[in-house]
Amino acid sequence: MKKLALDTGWTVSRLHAPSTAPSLPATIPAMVPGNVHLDLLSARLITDPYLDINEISQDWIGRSAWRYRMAFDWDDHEADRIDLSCLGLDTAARLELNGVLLGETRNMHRSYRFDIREHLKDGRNELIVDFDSAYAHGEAVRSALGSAADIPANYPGPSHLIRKMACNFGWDWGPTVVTSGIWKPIAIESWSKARLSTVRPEITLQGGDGLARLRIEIEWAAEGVDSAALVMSIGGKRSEVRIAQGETHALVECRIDNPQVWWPHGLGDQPLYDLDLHLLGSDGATLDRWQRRVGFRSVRLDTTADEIGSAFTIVVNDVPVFARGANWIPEDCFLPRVTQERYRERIGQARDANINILRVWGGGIYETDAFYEECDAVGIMAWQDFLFACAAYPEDEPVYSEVEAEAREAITRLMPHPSLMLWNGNNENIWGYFDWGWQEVLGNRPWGAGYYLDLLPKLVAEIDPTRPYWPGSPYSGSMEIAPNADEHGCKHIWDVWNEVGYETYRNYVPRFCSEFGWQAPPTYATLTASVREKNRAPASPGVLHHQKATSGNDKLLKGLEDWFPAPESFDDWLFVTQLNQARAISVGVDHMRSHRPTCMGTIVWQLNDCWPVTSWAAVDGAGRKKPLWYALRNSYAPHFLTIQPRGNSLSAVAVNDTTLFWRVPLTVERFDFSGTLLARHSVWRILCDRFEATEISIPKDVATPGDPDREFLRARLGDAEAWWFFEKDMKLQYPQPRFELQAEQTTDGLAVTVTAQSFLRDLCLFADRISPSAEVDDMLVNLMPGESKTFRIKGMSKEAWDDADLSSVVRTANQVAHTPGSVVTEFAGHKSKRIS
Ligand code: BMA
Repeated sequence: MKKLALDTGWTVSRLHAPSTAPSLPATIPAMVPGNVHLDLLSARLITDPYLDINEISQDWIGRSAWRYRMAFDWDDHEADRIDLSCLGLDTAARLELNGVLLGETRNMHRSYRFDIREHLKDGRNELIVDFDSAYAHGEAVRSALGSAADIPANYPGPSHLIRKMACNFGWDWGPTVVTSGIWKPIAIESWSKARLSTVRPEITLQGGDGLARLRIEIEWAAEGVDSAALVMSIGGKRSEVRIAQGETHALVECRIDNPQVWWPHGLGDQPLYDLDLHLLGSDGATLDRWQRRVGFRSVRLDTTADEIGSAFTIVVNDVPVFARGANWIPEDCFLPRVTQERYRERIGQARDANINILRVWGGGIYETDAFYEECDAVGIMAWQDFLFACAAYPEDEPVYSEVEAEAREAITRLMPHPSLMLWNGNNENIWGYFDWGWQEVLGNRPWGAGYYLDLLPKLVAEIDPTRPYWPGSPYSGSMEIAPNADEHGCKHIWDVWNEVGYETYRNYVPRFCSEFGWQAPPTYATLTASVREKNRAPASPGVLHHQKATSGNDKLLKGLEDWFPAPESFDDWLFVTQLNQARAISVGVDHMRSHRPTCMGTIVWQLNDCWPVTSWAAVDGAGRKKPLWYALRNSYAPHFLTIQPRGNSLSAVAVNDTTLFWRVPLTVERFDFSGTLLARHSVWRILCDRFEATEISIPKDVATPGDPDREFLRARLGDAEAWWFFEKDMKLQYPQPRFELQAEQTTDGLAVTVTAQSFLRDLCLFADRISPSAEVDDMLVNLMPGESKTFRIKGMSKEAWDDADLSSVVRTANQVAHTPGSVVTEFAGHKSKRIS
């Protein structure tokens, strides 16, 4: 197999455009893989759509039709077959080689292969790929479908009618940037005799053995060619099968004694084995080759009925694993920009936050191999949705066959990855059918159930029987039971953010919570770099444009009610809403983890962002960590302690996600804000077995405050710590914050030691406000008077720190709990000396 990448020499030109579109040069240099937006950006023909409100003047791009064109020289006609291989075309494309139509495509989530041998010329050849506007394509599908298209959808645009990344048409965290282009590599592949057309590896554990079984499909170039052989090697084992001429299916397997087993991080290593498959001709020459890094592990989804309802537990290598997760959305609206390095950084941030599973959400893409390779490497489990989100989907042609084809390809492509644990049918569509008034609108028309309950489970069982399938998120396991039932399946909790305060997370004990989230703005550095208006305010045009959720800002404020007074300055708004986001999610996660094993997973909405925006993300659109990231790291710690209300009392709950039992002393102490110890309960040792939650009820005399406005509990269990405050911040009589700062240059930044002279709650240093690339190692720290904490800030110089105005850099909850004028922050060790 010889490959010629067609990745240079491309141009793009506009074929049709709305009358309001600006004029453009006849041709523009194009990047392949890439898309039109990126080409227009590099040619400086548009401004950055992520900046200010630029997005709104660029709608014409998605409403235009585009032509990609390139020429290449060819004189090699030796191969039996010469194919044009397109790994991704976004979306409605028409391909021509030297004026001959090769084919038309309509699915961004599929790859395509065209036999071009007969159409190649000696010398110069011209390849043209025309893209219709996705909107126009949507209209064409709409009229082909007739009334089948007239079905509910939560977002504007035709994303439920065409097979293109749904969030491209805008989402409640994403801009409307409707892309076109050759988004994955395109190449000419020359081959003779035979090639491996699909390889489906089933890599499993059977007792002590590792079994690597490959189901292979072979494509033959012509009749009457040689027989061939398949040679597979893995872990020092080799296996060979002969295939007769013309045979298209083969099975080859290797058994590995006692293989090293792949584990989610925290439980074990992630050993990967090189799997190498050669297709040999009768002369022994390699005709084709397939290589992947694979891992041995088993997975099942335990949904056994029990006294509560039915379980929803991911079981890896026969160990029920609590899923400490976050949802994953496309890392950029412009997918070709997401490099392996970016995946590595983001997935690394997930792992560093003690996250062990990412759910790839159904409004995005079947993630790339680069994404899965990073998950494989660091022990993050992945759950992949099929691409259906927040809408009813037609089941008629031309949609049905596209869904089947893309699903077959995605299941096959992602099979080699040990990190992939679960396939899921859709995002919120069964919920929509039950609870969003769809049934009245739909009448008898199909809405997607045929995919989720019939087609997709059949395809997973046929193509990849090693992995579990679940029809929806949320879904209860039965169409007779509401999809969001606490007792069954996986649940989404959204009323908490949308309607009621975050303490109401405690009203739910789901078996598994695959979505719940709370918003906050991005970091200061990210927001100010993307919104450049003079008087930034929550509702100033630019800031508001970077908030896509319905009544999002109102909900941010409503969520503060009783906890914090409405912020008066933009800086306070940023801090207090970010703090509240971190608090909200901690309340949710801590509560649900404390209910292990009834609840066996929490997947927070959402880890990442695709652009700079106020959203539910823990890491913002520029990759900076919001306070929520630090809160998640605490709440997802493998050794975890939390204080939870139980009946009319309080309990300390120890949660042990490690492989060893945890036997350590427990102390629970009640203090007042001056640091005076008022009551103590200590237990010589608490025993919390591996993968268990242990509850220790806190005696009444310790759990009951004398003055709830001035007292709190602090509990310690070995290396874990938990705090409990009896009132919301506004009622708490926090002392005026006082502390001393000491900053020392280190090899990679600065060490800042904060010594508390008063009680300090949720101490944060916002390093990005001084140096946009600086990052602090911890946040949301509580300090008792006299205690110190050293923060390490990477990428910060002593000069920058010394020169800075620290008023919005060093923050505590004390500062924002009461009306702004009533708090004075005093500190020593810095030239500004005092923050009001
Ligand atoms: C759920 C998700 C997303 C959405 C999020 C926040 O509905 O599945 O569709 O972005 O909530 O509203």
